[in-house]
Amino acid sequence: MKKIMLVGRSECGKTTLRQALKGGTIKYHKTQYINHYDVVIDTPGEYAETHTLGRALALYSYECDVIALLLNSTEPYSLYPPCVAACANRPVIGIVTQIDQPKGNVDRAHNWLKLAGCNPIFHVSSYTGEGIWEILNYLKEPGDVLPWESAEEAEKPRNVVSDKYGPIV
Ligand SMILES: Nc1nc2c(ncn2[C@@H]2O[C@H](COP(=O)(O)OP(=O)(O)OP(=O)(O)O)[C@@H](O)[C@H]2O)c(=O)[nH]1
Ligand SMILES: [Mg+2]
Repeated sequence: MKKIMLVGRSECGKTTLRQALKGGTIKYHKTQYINHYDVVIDTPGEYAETHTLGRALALYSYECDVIALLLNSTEPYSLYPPCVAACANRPVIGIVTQIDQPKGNVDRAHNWLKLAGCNPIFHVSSYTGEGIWEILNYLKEPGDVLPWESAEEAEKPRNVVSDKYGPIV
């Protein structure tokens, strides 16, 4: 698999996406520092939001094969300046997250990512599983075996046991 680094503001859904890419259970965990999980580098949102901490993202980008800029569909603004993807020395893809949110605007988030220079751009919900198969296939390299054999299996709703507000009963 290509090693992917997830970047985006706090609560855009990086850690949840990391869990959804593997299946199983979704459990809220606030990212405190940069983590390597097999082929996923999960970063804290504060690194993308804070000028000085952003340097850590630049450094860690050397350890991945592809950088993903995430925007959740309900974001009222974009963190990413136009053409920011040109600053990276890795391919930069876009991921619109939380597309299941009723008040989301997927097209608006998509256009912001396009403006930032992301290509391709995926639309995903880590809760319903929609879009997971497409991302996995983008990351797949010859010889890799995915955790699922078909889109139907990969895109089943996840078991969400907690979110930022606590356990879901
Ligand atoms: N409805 C819905 N909620 C989601 C989805 N993905 C994440 N969330 C919720 O959004 C909140 C933040 O998700 P995280 O994955 O922790 O966000 P993050 O980007 O890792 O945040 P930091 O670790 O603070 O940088 C949690 O309450 C999640 O349950 C999704 O696809 N759909
Ligand atoms: Mg996180």
